[in-house]
Amino acid sequence: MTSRRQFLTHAGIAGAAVAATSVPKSTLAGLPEIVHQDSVDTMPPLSPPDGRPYNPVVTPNGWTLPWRMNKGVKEFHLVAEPVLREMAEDFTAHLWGYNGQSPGPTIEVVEGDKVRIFVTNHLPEHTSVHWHGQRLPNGMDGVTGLNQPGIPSGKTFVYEFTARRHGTFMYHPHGDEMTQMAMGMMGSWVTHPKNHIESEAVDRDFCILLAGYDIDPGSATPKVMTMLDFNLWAWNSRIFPGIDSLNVRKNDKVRVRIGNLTMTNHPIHLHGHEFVVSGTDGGPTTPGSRWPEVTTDVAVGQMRQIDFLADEEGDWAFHCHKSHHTMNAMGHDVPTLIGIDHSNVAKQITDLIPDYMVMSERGMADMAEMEMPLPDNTVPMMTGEGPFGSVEMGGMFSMLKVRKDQAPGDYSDPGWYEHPEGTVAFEYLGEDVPVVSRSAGTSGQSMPRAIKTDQPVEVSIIGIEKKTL
Ligand SMILES: [Cu+2]
Repeated sequence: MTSRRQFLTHAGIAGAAVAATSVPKSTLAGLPEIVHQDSVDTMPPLSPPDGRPYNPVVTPNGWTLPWRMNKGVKEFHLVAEPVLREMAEDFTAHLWGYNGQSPGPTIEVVEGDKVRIFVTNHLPEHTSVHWHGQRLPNGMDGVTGLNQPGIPSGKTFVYEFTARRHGTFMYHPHGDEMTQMAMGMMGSWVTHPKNHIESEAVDRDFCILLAGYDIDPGSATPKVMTMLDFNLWAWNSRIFPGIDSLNVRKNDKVRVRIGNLTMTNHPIHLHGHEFVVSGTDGGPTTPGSRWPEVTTDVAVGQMRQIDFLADEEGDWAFHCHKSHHTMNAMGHDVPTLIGIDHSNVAKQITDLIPDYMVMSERGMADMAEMEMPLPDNTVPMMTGEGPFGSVEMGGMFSMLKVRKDQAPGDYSDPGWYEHPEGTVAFEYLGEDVPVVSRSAGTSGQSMPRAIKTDQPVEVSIIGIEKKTL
């Protein structure tokens, strides 16, 4: 997690925008400077050095791409390339991304801005960039073969369009996209409204891109042929406990923009507050179409923008509600052993294999605490040390930290919430709780079961003598 000190150290990125906009006129004809990011820390919002003002977003464990203004056009330079992405402490993946990271940097513009994006391809194969959700000329839509030839390895292509609609967008390749998105090529795009809309203004605005990876424990490169059974569920290509918390001031109006480039839907759930979906992939929702909720499903290829008033102090869980998505890599084909005493079997096995561990006879919570030998370069399936012990989570899990003394504009981690006296669940220490006998399960059923035949069944297996069962 980003400490206050680290946060200040990395605040220098905002300076890069200024530097990029003050390059000598003689170089303006050439390519915009390539800005790289090596850190996985959450970078402070990039205040616009020129152009129309807006309230910039914060990308947890990510950053915003600086631009240069060239005769009224905002020019960006994206470099598609292999990257090393630390997805959590002790686990670095070999991904493909943009400008040093996966996801690529967030791009922020204002409705009506003329935008020029240079895309240099340093991947071993051709690529393209599709500006997901944008209104633009057909030849700028980035579908390889349909709208443009692929950008060959080593070449730079230029995309030009006007950001016509405000809202939340994404960018990703469209051409061998199964491989390139499985490898982490994606980024967020925010177009701010041209005219300030007071009722829609927020104090803090966060951007999260959902990604799924299939990386075997102990290895580093995603398996790109996986269709559905991904084993790592990431926010901005980080997995819990590697995902920074969203740190806000009490009574801040907060917005979170979520884009889904995984292969399944994610019901995103916030504790302690109700939110409204204030925008979708098609733009802002009308006020009359909004209703309060605590979970919103973000389907594949969709964006959702949620707004809420952070008026409850504390450390509130914020996560995908699919319970397998708040876990890190694990074996799924394990039988459920809850209620089964297999201590005898375990003894016999440990005589042979001393490292063998009995798993899950009381549930899986033990998994978070056991000192199981893990291969290098992986993270435990359920982990994360909270103020009361293990949180037993992984994957798409983080926290909303609401504090009354969080300074405006301060995004650093305030540490654990100090609960006021008498406001934490506590153990009952009164008289003994009576033991209730288990249900005998003697209820009826809606239909009689099908009657099984008692006739012998003849089975013949090729190569084996006929047998009667
Ligand atoms: Cu999920």
